[in-house]
Amino acid sequence: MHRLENTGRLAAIGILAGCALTLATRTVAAGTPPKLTPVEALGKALFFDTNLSTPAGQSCASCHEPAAGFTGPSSFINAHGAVMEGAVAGLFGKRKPPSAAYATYSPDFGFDRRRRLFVGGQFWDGRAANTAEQAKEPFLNPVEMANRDAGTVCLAVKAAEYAPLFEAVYGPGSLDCDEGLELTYQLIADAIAAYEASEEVNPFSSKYDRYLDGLVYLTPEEAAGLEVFNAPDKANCAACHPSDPGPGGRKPLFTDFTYDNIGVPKNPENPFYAMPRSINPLGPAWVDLGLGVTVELDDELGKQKVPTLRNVDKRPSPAFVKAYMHNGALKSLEEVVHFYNTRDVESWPSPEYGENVNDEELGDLGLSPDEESALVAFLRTLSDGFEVMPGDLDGSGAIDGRDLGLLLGGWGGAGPADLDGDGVVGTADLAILVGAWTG
Ligand code: HEC
Ligand code: HEC
Ligand SMILES: [Ca+2]
Ligand SMILES: [Ca+2]
Repeated sequence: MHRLENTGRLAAIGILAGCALTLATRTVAAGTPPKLTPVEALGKALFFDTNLSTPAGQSCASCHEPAAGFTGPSSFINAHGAVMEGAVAGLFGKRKPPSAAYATYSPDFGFDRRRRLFVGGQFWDGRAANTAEQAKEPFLNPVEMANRDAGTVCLAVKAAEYAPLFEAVYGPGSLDCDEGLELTYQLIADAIAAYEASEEVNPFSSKYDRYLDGLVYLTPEEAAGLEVFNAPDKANCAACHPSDPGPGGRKPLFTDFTYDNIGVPKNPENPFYAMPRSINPLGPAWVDLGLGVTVELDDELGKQKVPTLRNVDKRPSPAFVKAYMHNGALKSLEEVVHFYNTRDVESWPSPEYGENVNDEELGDLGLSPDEESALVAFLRTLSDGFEVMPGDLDGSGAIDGRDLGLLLGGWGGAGPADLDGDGVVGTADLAILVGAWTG
């Protein structure tokens, strides 16, 4: 809302300064949610419907909450076992929910012959080809939404208030839970996948995106973090979590969708260890073998899919704990970064699965404490929903001497300090910044 208030104030300054202001040309429309197409709206209704579990009460969003970056919404669970409870009380799966946002960009699961590695797919172990195939699983998984069969899901959709929307999207008679059940179930999954592919789920609206758009500078610490993140002789994170825009300015996804065993220790609090033998025959001896099970190859055992780093710091409140890695063993970004930096030189617990561990690209990075903090500061720029405040050139939340310094440093050139968007940083931009000064 500060935009509206500022507009009047800035206009006045502009007139005072005798400058022609083309306001709002450089500001990004904030807070206006993108409009969903009918199929996306249907998918959203399905994604948030808590009547599609048995017993009712659990939706996809129960484990993929937007405010938590489309992942687990319970700070308490994240701080401990990190696995969300299923619809049936007391039943748990084996893994931490990854983000359902940006998952749509994962290519269909396959083997890249040139690079000789597996790429793409959904789930930590790549067992679903794509998001539509993925969406069919949770409804029927006994430790998730626990429906007996697809017909049960279909009938619950038929009884939903958005059932007319289903037929509006897919045609009259399409919500057929009898002979047409298989197709209907596919359409349900397709609609969810359409929502997961929507701009609402993948807004690319983080501070880093605005930085790539040339609308904001990073703070010195964030910029240092980005450098460390990219540098092959420093943290080298970008080797697996690419940070550069692709062809045509395509925004980076911070994953190459490949698989690796980075030696994450087991999470001793994972509730799966204590599940009944019908669910976990191995009990406490169970080990997460990841991709190796999907493709039935020893060389791939223990590898998990490289997750996106978008929204890794997105949380509903500052004190909210997030869990990281397939088993949620790590509990903060500081811990994650310290793990990459020191896995092989400090006394970390041994890897959950000790074979095929990557000891070439990580484990002993030699980063200083300042470089570790800078990395964390950079990771915090990846949360969606960043709003550009005109004049706040480094996005620090205040318009102060640092912004003035950035503007003067960019004088005569282009970039984020060109607040009126006339192509050059000059007196008009200075007037805008001074007018919006918050100190
Ligand atoms: C009880 C919690 C729970 C519920 C309910 C749930 N999920 Fe998940 N979701 C998970 C977990 C855990 C994983 C990872 C499982 C694995 O890798 O074996 C996952 C994985 C995913 C992925 C894969 C993301 C990636 O990058 O690989 C997507 C997409 C997803 N879920 C969407 C959905 C949708 C759509 C629904 C509703 C139909 C749903 N989830 C319901 C917990 C849940
Ligand atoms: C060799 C590839 C590789 C490199 C290099 C790498 N990562 Fe990862 N990253 C992965 C894989 C694979 C996972 C998932 C591992 C697992 O769950 O067992 C992961 C997980 C993560 C997660 C957890 C995300 C989540 O949603 O749980 C974060 C955060 C992360 N990496 C940050 C970094 C940072 C920061 C660096 C640089 C210091 C880095 N990564 C370097 C492959 C890599
Ligand atoms: Ca600032
Ligand atoms: Ca200008």
